[in-house]
Amino acid sequence: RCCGSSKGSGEKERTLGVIKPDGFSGNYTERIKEVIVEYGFNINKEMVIQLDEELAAKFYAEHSSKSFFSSLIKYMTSGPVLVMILEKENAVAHWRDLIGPTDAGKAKLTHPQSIRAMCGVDLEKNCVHGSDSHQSAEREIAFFFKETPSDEAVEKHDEL
Ligand code: IDP
Repeated sequence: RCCGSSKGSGEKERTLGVIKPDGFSGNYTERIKEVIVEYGFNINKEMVIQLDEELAAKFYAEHSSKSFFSSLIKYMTSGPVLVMILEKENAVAHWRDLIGPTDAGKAKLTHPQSIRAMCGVDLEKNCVHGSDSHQSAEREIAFFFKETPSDEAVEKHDEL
């Protein structure tokens, strides 16, 4: 590894986990949180939020040209979601493993232990979200949560 830093064993990573409207309204939240804790994640911050079309479209901007986009936005705005910052070593990859493949219908066959197999329905209504890389995780966390240290830095700067 580069630079002799302390990277490696014990170093925490963050990812964004979202319990989507079907999971939240289907009362899967407690079960999913049990799994999260069981697998050693720390839930750093959490927030229940009702997305409007604008926020949902921004969050899924990379899919804006896809045929399923409008349906996806309708789904994501159909009820409240629970957004969480999940932290552990290798959090991004571990959370993606735990939620399973995008298509919840297929997940039931190929990854029966996954969260999407447990509470998802199909390729769209798949119950949970997980960031797909370290970079998207940090971007998505910043999208939903104000990061206190930089806020403080800005306020301090303003006071001077
Ligand atoms: P991911 O959530 O597993 O990373 P992405 O390809 O980033 O999958 O897609 C984002 C979300 O869009 C999926 O979780 C799912 O809800 C929805 N989605 C993806 N592909 C399709 C599709 O082909 N039809 C309908 N919905 C889809």
